[in-house]
Amino acid sequence: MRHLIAALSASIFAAPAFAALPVDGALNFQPAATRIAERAHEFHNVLLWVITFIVALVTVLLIWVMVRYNRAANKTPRRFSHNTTVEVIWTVVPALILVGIASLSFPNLYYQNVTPNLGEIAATSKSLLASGKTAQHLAYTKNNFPDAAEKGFVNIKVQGNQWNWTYSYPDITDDTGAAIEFVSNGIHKGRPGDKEIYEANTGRTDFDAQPVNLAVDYPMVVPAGRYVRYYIAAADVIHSFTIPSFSIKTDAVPGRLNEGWFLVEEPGVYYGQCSELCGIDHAYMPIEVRVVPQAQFDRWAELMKAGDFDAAATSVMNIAGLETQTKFASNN
Ligand SMILES: [Cu+2]
Repeated sequence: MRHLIAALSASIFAAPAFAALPVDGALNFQPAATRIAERAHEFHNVLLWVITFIVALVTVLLIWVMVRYNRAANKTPRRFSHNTTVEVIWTVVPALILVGIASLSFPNLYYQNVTPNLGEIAATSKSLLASGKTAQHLAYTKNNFPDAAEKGFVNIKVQGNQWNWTYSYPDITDDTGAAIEFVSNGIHKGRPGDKEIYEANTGRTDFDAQPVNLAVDYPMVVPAGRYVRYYIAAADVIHSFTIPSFSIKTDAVPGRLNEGWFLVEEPGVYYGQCSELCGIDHAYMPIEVRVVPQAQFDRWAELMKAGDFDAAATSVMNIAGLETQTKFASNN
């Protein structure tokens, strides 16, 4: 019990401020980092009550039948076999419960699966403000982010490989017109020599601080508070790009381009893993997303364009908080 309480409080109070990753003994989901995840969690919490009510009702009915109608308590059972009223109720009520659940789940599915139209979001927000509908505007900006919409998408192509990920940023090109592209390999821990290999390859000394099977050598980097649209495919077999704290999971299929989006406001490190059995090293192709303030992202992009991948990766090892963004920019 003490262990459970410790684990619970660890997950609630001591969760690392800037990292979203599984915690030993924790319950429930990782904290939501996107609106998509918030909505998924809200939906889950509603469903939990529905399920609890149904299980309790069925349990009570079962116990009632066992006590009231066992052979000793009910010596001469009546001989009817149908009751139209009861049958209508137990058909219609579950159907209505399902309709209720669907009315909550479909909007969430749509929100997650359909890449938003940024022009429309910016225009809708402006027209709501212009007509003085502040309450509607507040409700609208809960699910839509007009400031980010003005800036357009950050586009990233994700490719699943046996067994790592390739990230390209088609809009960020160097002098020759080539897009930034790099392979992101999981950091192996636990075998003799892993630390030395890591330090030799990356020139970094943070091996011991890296979480097992989650950290990578060159992470995906995105700016905070921006709409990120990712296109995803695979080179060999099916992989699945999954980040629990974003509530996103998109299959990477050879020969087929899938699409998804997310927007993270809080800078930090967010971890995920491939979620489609893809071969012997399936467990060793983690996903690490570093969400950084725009100024830090721009500097990372400059270093990547210059071809200095190690300096770029090092530049995002410490993530500037949003409040330090201006200071960071002036230091730059
Ligand atoms: Cu995979």
